[in-house]
Parts: sequence; C-alpha cells; structure tokens
Amino acid sequence: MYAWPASEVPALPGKGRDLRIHDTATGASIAIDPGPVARIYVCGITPYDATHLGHAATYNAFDLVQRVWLDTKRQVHYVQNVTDIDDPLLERAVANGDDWTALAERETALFREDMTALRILPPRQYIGAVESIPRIVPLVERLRELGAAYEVEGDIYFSVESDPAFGGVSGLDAHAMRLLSAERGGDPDRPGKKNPLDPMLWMAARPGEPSWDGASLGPGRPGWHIECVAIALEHLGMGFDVQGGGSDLAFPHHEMGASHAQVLTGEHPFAKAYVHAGMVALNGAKMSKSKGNLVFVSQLRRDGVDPAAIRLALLAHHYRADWEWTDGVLTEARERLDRWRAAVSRPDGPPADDLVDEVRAALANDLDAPTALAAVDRWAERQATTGGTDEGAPGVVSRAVDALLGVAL
Ligand code: 5CA
Ligand code: ZN
Repeated sequence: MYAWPASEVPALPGKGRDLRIHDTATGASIAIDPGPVARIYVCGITPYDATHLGHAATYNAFDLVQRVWLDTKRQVHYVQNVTDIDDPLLERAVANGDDWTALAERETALFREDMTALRILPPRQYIGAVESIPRIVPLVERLRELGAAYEVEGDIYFSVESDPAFGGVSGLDAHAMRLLSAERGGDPDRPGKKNPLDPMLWMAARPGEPSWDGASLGPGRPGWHIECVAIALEHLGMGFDVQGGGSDLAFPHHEMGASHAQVLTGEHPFAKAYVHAGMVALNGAKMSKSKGNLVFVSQLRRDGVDPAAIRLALLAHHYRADWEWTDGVLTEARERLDRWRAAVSRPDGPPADDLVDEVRAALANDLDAPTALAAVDRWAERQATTGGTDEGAPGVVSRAVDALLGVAL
C-alpha cells in the first residue's frame, strides 16, 4: 500500500535529546538507545470507522517519538499495518450491505487524509494484511513444524505455552488475561484448545467469507497477531526499538505477537520497548467503534476546525493518560493556537534558545507534551506582555513547534 505525504520537518539549531520512554514490559521509563536508524512498528487501523480522536491521539503520540528521533539526527524506519481483513471489518460490511474491500479502501483513504491534515509523518512502509498473506502462511507453517501450533476443526492455534517468556509484555495474571482475551477478539471458551488463551493463527475458510490460498494450511485467512509479526519481521527484524499502540493492545495483541516472533526466531525480545497510549473517552466511555461514541477528525475538519487546533487538543494530554474529549478541550486548543500564532507573527520577541531546549527536554522525558506546551505558553505570554528584541526569535519558536510538535503556526 502507499502511505501519505510527509510534511516538511524544519531543522533546528543544536541537537535533540535522547528519548526515555515508558515500557509496558518492564513497567519503567527506559532509555531507548537506537542505532543511527531507529526502528519502530506502530499497529495501524482496522479500516471500518476511521479516524476517531482516539486513533488520532495514539498516532500523534508515536509521531512525537519519530520527531524526537529525527531531532537527534537519526533516520527513522517506521512501519505501520492496515488490518484490512478481520472479523469486525467483515461484520461491519455485512451490517451496512457494503463490499468489505470497498469499505476498507474508503476508510483507509480517509485515514490517510486525516493523518496528512494532522501533519503526522508517514511510515516508510504502510502494509495491508491481505497483501501480507504470502508472508504469513510460511510463518504459520513454521510454527507448526516447531510444535508451537495445532489444529482445532481446521483452524490453526498458537500454543502460548511454547514461549517461556509468554506474559512478559503485559505482566497480567492468567485470570486477567482470560477476561481480556474474551473481550478483545479471542475465544477462550472454544472446546478443543490446549490453553484457553491460545490465539488463532489461521482461520479455515468459512462459507460466504473471503479466503486465500494457505498452502499446507488449506484455504483461509490470517489471525490478527501473526499479521503484525509477519510485517514487522519482514521490514524491521527482531529486536527493533519500539512497538506502539493504544493500551488496549498490550494484551492480547502485543503479548501474542511477541510470543509468536520469539518462538519463530528463537530470539528475544521482539521489541526493545512496548509503548502504549492511553484511551480517549467520550461521554464517560472509551471511544470505540463498537460503542459508536465517536468524534471523527474528518467531521471536525468539515466543520471548519483547523487541524492544528485538533493536534494541540491531543497534545494537551499526556499520551499515557486516559482522558475525555469535550468541546472545552477543543475550545482551549483553538485559543492556544490563536495566542501562539499572534506571538510568532512579529519579527522579534523574547529569546527562544531556552524554549527550544525546554521543549526538547519535555518530549525526551516520556513524551511530556503538556510540559512542552506550557513552555511555549510562557514564551507567548512574555511576547504578549513585555515583548522582546531578539530578531528571529518568533521564527525559531515557529520552527521548533513545527519540527517537534507537528503544529504549523
Ligand atoms: N488493527 C488493529 C491493530 S493491528 C487495531 O487495533 N485497529 S483499531 O482501528 O482498532 O485501532 C487502531 C489504534 O488506535 C490502536 O493502536 C488502538 O489501540 C488505538 N485506539 C483505538 N481506540 C482508541 C481510543 N479510544 N483512544 C486511544 N487509542 C485508541
Ligand atoms: Zn497490530
């Protein structure tokens, strides 16, 4: 698949700071020490209802990771998938009397437009599940050869017990895992499984559903976790720097993916850090396609909201926090955008060198965007009250806000 166009990232004076970020597996903030090319995989959308503000918040968080790394003069190898075949997509297509491929294409196109408008930098590879099937099938066959997969009525399951490190990503106990598995696409109660948590790797063809050639697996379609593993291993290899997604992906998705990859390669870990963004809620409940309590980026754009204001609304919350979208959040963001634009519209202003370093330090410290915004607020406030005589300072601020926060002033 193709991704979306990159907005230009202005170069800043000096050099950025190295990123420390909260890793779910260790429960601690860790120093990410990428090589000259930092490697990141961020789980992409299931394209049946894009792009709500929860999605936008999560991709905004990982865009900050990319921007911090770019600021340290590294290259970034960023890979993202599109789950363009899965149960919820098919269910939605049937419910709407829609063709599932048309639905997926339409929503993916909308997602690209929204990401472009929000100035979220694109991945280097943007890859669909369907186009990855030829790479998924041999991995499932290999897991079978290794004795890590088995069949239940034609469907192939992964045995979680084949990975000694299973549980190491989420750190949950078996009871909590079982509850989440039932909630998030698993089938813990299906008879014939070795362990209730075992996830599906390959689903045998069902009547009336699309299916693909699975070689020795028979016709069918891939399970969810193996999709991301196949794509990440193909393009990044083992031991990449960050796997990212919302906190609802820590278990089972990232746990299972890590286990698949670790058993397949005999290496550990799949990712050096597992990073999870908090959940955005609306009217007291997590924004989700299944509940339908959604605010869409595209709707706000149609209503004339400046995408830079949407981005500032997301940035006003720490990425790990769970928070609620309200009209007030957007109003505050619009007011902040107006203040910042007024402050950078003059030829001179208060000195900006400290500010650039404050923004860098805040983001390098577990992507603390609210602290970064507060630093820019203080500079804008000084500009509005006492002003300053540093020629070019507003330009420096404007470029820093663009390069590090992705907001065009
Ligand atoms: N296709 C899979 C990942 S391989 C998937 O989870 N798709 S999704 O469309 O359901 O979600 C896409 C991303 O948005 C995931 O990282 C998910 O954790 C995140 N996300 C979904 N809902 C919210 C929300 N309310 N708040 C924050 N992030 C969310
Ligand atoms: Zn994924």
